[in-house]
Amino acid sequence: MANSKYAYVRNFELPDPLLPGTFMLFRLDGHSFHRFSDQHEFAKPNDIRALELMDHAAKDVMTEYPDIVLAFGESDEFSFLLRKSTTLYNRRESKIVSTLTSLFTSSYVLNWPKYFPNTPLKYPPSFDGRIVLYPEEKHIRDYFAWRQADTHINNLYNTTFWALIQQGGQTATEAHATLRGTFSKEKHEILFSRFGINYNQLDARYRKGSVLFREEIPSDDLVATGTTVTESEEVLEDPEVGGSITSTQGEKRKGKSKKSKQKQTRIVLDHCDIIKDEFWDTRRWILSE
Ligand code: DGT
Ligand code: MG
Ligand code: MG
Ligand code: MG
Ligand code: MG
Repeated sequence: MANSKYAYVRNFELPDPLLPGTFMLFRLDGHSFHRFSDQHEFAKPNDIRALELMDHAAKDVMTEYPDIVLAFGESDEFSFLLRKSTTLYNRRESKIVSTLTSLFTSSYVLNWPKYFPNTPLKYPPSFDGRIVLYPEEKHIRDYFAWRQADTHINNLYNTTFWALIQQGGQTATEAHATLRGTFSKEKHEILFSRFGINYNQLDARYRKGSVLFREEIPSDDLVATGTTVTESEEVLEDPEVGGSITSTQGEKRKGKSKKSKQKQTRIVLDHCDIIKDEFWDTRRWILSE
């Protein structure tokens, strides 16, 4: 073969398998979004358009990859948990990181005009991606608690910081000085007494971040909404819930006769607490599959 004297270079490509039997936690984060949010005039402290666009891209990634069982987003980042037993791309790290990151990025760009109809993209945004392996359920619980606590701490700070500037007339330097060394309680107090803002009544999206998970659709619902069962991994738009319906099949596809046995799930977006036990206790499958 004419090519054979060159083919040895293939041997330099080393395998990069991820340890089996561990949870894969994939996180991506906007590259230099401090600049990107400035250039595209994101509202401060939270731009609902930007956050909804992140949720949209994350949902597209989850729809494409049924092995993602949970996702959590805040600011310019999203975390995705893959089920422990996933064999996605034979657990090759760079294959998984690069395809998921690029799918998220292309969805972000594709859907940008829907969320920012009057703000053309000035330059192509990019995201970094990484996978961290966690051996135990406790680590996964603590990981998501860490991200949601981070959401709360940042949002409380940013909300108070921008209230001091936008409503209190302080400069950024003054606002930082006002907040230096303050505890949560004092920030709540500043918001309430000076600006009449009850922090706990702000949109849960800002306080808790975005949680995306799969939920089984009761068969009654399927009949009621006239949903038709299609072949596995097809995604349907459900006009009732505005969500997408994914039909997954645990086993290998064995032909159309199996269709009726398929579990129908949809992806749900919520802004609920994922630190306390309740979320996990009522959704055992997230960690057990
Ligand atoms: P990196 O991740 O190291 O490449 O650098 P950055 O600049 O992306 O920093 P990061 O990820 O720590 O912080 C996210 C930045 O994105 C932060 O400067 C604030 C900005 N950002 C995210 N969401 C919003 C938003 O809703 N409104 C505004 N105004 N800015 C936002
Ligand atoms: Mg970033
Ligand atoms: Mg950073
Ligand atoms: Mg970030
Ligand atoms: Mg190829």
